[in-house]
Amino acid sequence: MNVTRREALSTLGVSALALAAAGRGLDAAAVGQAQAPAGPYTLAPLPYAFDALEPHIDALTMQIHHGKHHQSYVNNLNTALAAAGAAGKAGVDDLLKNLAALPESVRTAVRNNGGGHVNHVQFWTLLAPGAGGPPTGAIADAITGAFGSFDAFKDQFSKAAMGRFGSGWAWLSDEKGKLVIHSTANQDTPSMEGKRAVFGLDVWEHAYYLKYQNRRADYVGAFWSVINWAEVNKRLKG
Ligand code: MN3
Repeated sequence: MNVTRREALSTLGVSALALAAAGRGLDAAAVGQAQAPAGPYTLAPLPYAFDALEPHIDALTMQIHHGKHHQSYVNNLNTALAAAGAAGKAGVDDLLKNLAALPESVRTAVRNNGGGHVNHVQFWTLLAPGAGGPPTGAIADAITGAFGSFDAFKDQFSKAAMGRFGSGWAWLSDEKGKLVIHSTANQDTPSMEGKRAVFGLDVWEHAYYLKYQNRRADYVGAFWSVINWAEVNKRLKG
């Protein structure tokens, strides 16, 4: 009975703390309603209004994506670290690179929720109202140099975004000094593959389903109307 319950909770992604509590015979439902630790990680407010990216990304999607999905990654990360007695504030990338240093019981939770946190932080600040259009500055030359033209780049990036089956991210990353287009599954990060992210597009259905339903290609197309090239140029410098 207890094993079955643990397996069911695990399938639902219930936190390690809740699992530990369930193992002690507490009511898991009550524990699930308990507040996650307030830190060490916190969710920063969006740097623009929820409706600022309309009509390309709708206000309700932004509200739920930031306030519910991203908040859950932060809460679950804090809960997992507290359960592991590892709540010191390491950089998230350091945590992800050193998963093996964490107790095995929380590694998956830290991988998924730590990755979710760092990926979304880069995503919100990558977007801006009144942005988009062709790249400017150093990234324009870097894209032309690596991919031939902005159109060829967009084509390859869109293929990576469309080709990611299920949930994940499409990326432009720096790999040993070379710009590469690739994708990751779930909330895995480029740094987990030895790459440095320049920017990434969330292609989980939660990022676009309310407005675009099954039309991921339309969402990927709309991304080019809200990408903030000034921010990309900052990241390109590393
Ligand atoms: Mn997301």
